[in-house]
Amino acid sequence: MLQTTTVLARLDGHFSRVKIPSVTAPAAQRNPAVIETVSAMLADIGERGLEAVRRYARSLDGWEAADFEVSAEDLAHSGDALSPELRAAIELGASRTQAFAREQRRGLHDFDVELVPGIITGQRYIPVGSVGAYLPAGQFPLTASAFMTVGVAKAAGVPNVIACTPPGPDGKPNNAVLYAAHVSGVDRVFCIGGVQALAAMAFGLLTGTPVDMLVGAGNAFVAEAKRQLFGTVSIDLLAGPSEVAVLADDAAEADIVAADLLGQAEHGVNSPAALVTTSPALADAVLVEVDRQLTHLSTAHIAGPAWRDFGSVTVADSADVAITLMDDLAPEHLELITSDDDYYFERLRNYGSLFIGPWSTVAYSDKGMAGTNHVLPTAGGAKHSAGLSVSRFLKPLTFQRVAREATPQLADAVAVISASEGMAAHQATATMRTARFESALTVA
Ligand code: HSO
Ligand code: ZN
Repeated sequence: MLQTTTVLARLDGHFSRVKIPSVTAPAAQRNPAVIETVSAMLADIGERGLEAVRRYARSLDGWEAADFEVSAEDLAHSGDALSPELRAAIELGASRTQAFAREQRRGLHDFDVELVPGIITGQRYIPVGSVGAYLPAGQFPLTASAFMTVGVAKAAGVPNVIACTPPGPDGKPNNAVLYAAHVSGVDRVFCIGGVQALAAMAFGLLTGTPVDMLVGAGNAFVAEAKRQLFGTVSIDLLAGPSEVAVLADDAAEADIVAADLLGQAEHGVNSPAALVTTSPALADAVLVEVDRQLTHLSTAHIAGPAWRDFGSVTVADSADVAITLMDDLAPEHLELITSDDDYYFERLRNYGSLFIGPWSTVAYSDKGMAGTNHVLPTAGGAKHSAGLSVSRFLKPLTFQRVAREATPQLADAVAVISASEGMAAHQATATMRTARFESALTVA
């Protein structure tokens, strides 16, 4: 028997629900202590403004400088400290992510339609006016997050995009993160972390104008701050720990599957990684491979506990059972490594982003090289939501233009409904127009 700490569940006969630990909601995000801390901080910052932001920046981030803003000059030169290879990789990721976002934009159509003669209705995609992006730099500085938030907002045509990123251990913002924001077209960057950063952007404390929308991932406090600020501003989504799931059969190579599972387990000790396979042999081999790779992974102190506590391997009796399990899991990232990937592609309904075939690995999207967005729903959120995309920054605003001669097509029915509701003023708006229409008067 294999020495393993993961779950190996075999589904015999027809489908029966298997509890996979990774679908449980991220514990920290629902933590009452987090909720309370964040609401106290938001109230404090709401009341005392920048003074409170400075106080939190000092106590939580050790921030000492007089000004939070990264000067335009420092931003422009943020790439100087980077190796030419890293600079080039950042430029490539930024441009590829924006190219994909522009393609998404092309897929969104404004339209005018004359549903009934004289009644023209339509839709125009208008970008939100301003966006505040949070660029995390905690345990790992996720360089590509700027492509996904700042870059995609810019591709949507958002005129004003600001970003906040926390100071690192040296008290300075991460240069790769700054350069990624710069090449993605950010307007202004501030070195502030966590709840105080989101509050400062939402309340307009940094630029004098509150942002319309907050985007970007962060820890449990950042996610909770976004949840509480939702309504005051719009948000992208509430992300929990990053997840990966692999759906594989005998065609998959165990070392590749194991590497890809650990490739996201590394995000944090509560990052779920799930394998669902129709192959018992692959399941066994992957369990061995994960343990083997963990012995020489420099981030095994994170990925190991994540795999132990949130890893799972499930053997499904058939492709369709595997699909049902995956749709129930609704993972943030889903890799397909099977002998008939298209069979699954055509049937799967719930995933943040899908990686088809053994050559498509999650990190390609994570780091911006696939062009797709890595801000994706976690904890089963893919059942009801998609990840961040250019459309989230665009409001499909509707309009109507009614011609005089169309008045009978609307006014009588509106008057009847309004009268039945007792809404006399509504009724009057229609009957006054009917009266003018009938007496050949003009409205203007
Ligand atoms: N997997 C993360 C994104 C990321 N990972 C960036 C590494 N770098 C959330 O989708
Ligand atoms: Zn990742």
